[in-house]
Amino acid sequence: MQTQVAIIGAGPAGLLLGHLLRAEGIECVVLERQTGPYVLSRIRAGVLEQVTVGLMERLGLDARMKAEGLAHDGFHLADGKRLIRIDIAGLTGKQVMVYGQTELTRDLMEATAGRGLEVIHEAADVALHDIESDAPFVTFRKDGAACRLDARLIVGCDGFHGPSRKAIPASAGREYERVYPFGWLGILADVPPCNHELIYANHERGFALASMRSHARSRYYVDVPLAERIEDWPDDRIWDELAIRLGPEAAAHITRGPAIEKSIAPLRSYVFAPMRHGSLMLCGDSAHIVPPTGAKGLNLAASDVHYAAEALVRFFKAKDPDGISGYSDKALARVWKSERFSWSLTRLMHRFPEDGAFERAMQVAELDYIAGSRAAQTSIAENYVGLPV
Ligand code: RFL
Ligand code: PHB
Repeated sequence: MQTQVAIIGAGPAGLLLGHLLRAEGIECVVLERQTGPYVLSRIRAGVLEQVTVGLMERLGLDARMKAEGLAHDGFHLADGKRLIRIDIAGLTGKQVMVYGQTELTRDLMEATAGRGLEVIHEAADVALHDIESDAPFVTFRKDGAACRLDARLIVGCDGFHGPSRKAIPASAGREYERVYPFGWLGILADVPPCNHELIYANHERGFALASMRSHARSRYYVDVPLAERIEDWPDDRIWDELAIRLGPEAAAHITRGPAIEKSIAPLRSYVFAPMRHGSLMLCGDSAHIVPPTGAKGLNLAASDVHYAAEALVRFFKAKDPDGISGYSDKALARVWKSERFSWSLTRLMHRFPEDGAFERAMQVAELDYIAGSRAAQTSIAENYVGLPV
């Protein structure tokens, strides 16, 4: 098989990129290790920035998102006692869209056939070859048969554990990493949210987040030590903990219900630089991870894809390679700022095992400062809605 761009991974990054390239008449094939339903079963992001919404609009795939998504004008930080509202619309003139990654991915997946985007699911043993040449190729197995896909460029959209980043020699890049000593235990339930906007809480007992997927479906998280097992968290224990950590105002409106999904996600900050090596470009989680506290992971994947698509269109249509050679610097400039925001919000809103009374006092003082400072709130708001691409 031969194509112009081989895309590894059919998560949001790979599917968005595939659609953007097809819309410009550029040939591409997407290789995905899992089945479509498996990809859709992973419950992840819930908050979309304008960059992500804008790409769906550009593709004309925004109808369901506009009908079912919830545009939010603000969110809250809580310190166990009170809610501090960050008026993102008032402070930035922008909104965020609450629409699940599952739904966004479904919209992208359902449009593949109609738009001639070829996605090969259950592609096993995907391996990248000759990425330092102008004629790279990918080998994989499909239904037991050995296959080969030749391309001019390869884009790795295969998440943190995929083979793309690993194909780059260690000497050609650098890893920056911070692993956090806790994970987020998430619960999804068909109950109305406790508040019409998100609440991020830092309580003496730890972090909690009240989020949602719709007016009838809630998503909540509490942070737990990494060694914790999901079996030790029956639904009632989670609801009890949420009621304490979110504070009395929110607790009064929590509706409990059986979990339809429960999982623990570890938290990590990670960047691999550069994001291009030879004929291989990396987009999304394959190149970087942020802790979910800032709701940035999926949105960073979307901004990478925006830059990558721009570079690829310039390369194939104007025969200009400068976009490709400048891709990594352009993408990383935005990545680092989102890494900083996600890290600082994580630092502010979680209890770290090494923290003593002083660090706790610093968190309380910072939240108090934010509560009384329009400048501090504006800084948080402009990062939360997403920095410009
Ligand atoms: P994905 O979604 O991991 O997709 C990668 C795809 O590559 C496939 N793959 C392979 N394919 C072929 N061969 C192989 N060998 C392969 N290995 C892997 C995988 O099967 C998969 O389909 O990466 P992508 O596209 O870069 O998207 C990134 C986002 O998924 C991620 O950043 C977000 O989910 C992060 N995130 C959030 N982001 C936000 O913007 N807002 C949020 O509110 C938000 N909340 C979250 C989150 C992530 C969470 N978890 C579970 C880590 C909340 C949580 C709890
Ligand atoms: C979610 O709804 O899953 C969600 C929302 C905001 C975050 C992280 C996750 O910061």
